Amino acid sequence: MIIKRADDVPSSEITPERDYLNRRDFLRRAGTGGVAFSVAAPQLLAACDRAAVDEAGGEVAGQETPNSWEEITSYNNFYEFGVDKEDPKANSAHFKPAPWTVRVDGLCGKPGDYGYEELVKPHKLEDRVYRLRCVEGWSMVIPWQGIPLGDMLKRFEPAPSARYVAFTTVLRPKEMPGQLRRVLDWPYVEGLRLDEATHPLTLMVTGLYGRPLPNQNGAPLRLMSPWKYGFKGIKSMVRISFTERQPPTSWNLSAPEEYGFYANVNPEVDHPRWSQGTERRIGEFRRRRTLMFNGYADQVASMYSGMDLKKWY
Ligand SMILES: Nc1nc2c(c(=O)[nH]1)N[C@H]1C(S)=C(S)[C@@H](COP(=O)(O)O)O[C@H]1N2
Ligand SMILES: [Mo]
Repeated sequence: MIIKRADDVPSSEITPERDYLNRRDFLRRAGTGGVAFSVAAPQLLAACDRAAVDEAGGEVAGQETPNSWEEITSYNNFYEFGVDKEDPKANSAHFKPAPWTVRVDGLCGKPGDYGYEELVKPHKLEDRVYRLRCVEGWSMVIPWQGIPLGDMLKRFEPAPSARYVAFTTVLRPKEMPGQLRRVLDWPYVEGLRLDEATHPLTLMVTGLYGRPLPNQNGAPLRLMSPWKYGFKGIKSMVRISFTERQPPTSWNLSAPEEYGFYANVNPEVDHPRWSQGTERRIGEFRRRRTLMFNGYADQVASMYSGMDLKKWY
């Protein structure tokens, strides 16, 4: 196929994540928009697309072959270091992930400034292979290492009134050249409902492939809730706040009609400008079918029972 893959289309300052043109979008346009590639092109492309779509592998979530270290650390989204996939690796060499302090505040019994060692040492690191599914339509299988976030949060004694947890990325324009551009309103912020944050699948990530987290992947601490789109996985975290109200989140602030607070992987809820029904695994060409809750429906669906998932996207 001669179609340029969506994730190979170069982005630039004026094409942040939301302006990403994915292949399906391209195909749909080729099929319906009367774009004159050639008379045969629309049918050919449609057939090609069908053939390229496969199940999510028939693989059990968590038991897929991981992507390589090279793939995981050289194809990244981390706008603080630039908006192109190769920018975070190229521009993060001078970032200092140590020493590191996280401020814990809000509705909890043990607020304070916690050093990295203090946060991590009391816990046993766990290895978990989770697929990261980016809202842009690509995915990777990553052997994360980290701590179940709930185990860490328990130590701060969340108050009964705490219903959400808000997270903030470090603001360091001198070390993060992307923060000199107003692509997003810095610092990057994210949040989870308390039950999501303390769900046993949610990890505070400290490493991958059993090694410390590289800067481009969010050193020294980043979030990972595997049933949500990648953008919920806030990197280089410096603040954890327990709140009563739903906290603001960066992508929702930037484009509220495109990115909701929940951001659960749901193939039935299209992004306003492209389908979310399939994904391309980095390193492959075919598209696989995206699974409900990224394959974790059995474990997480009950947290959303009674919610209209089209409304609460
Ligand atoms: N602070 C911060 N966190 C971030 C982002 C970002 O730009 N800044 N990008 C998000 C997006 S869109 C994705 S898909 C994942 C990518 O994680 P990875 O580069 O480790 O694969 O990080 C998320 N966390
Ligand atoms: Mo993403």
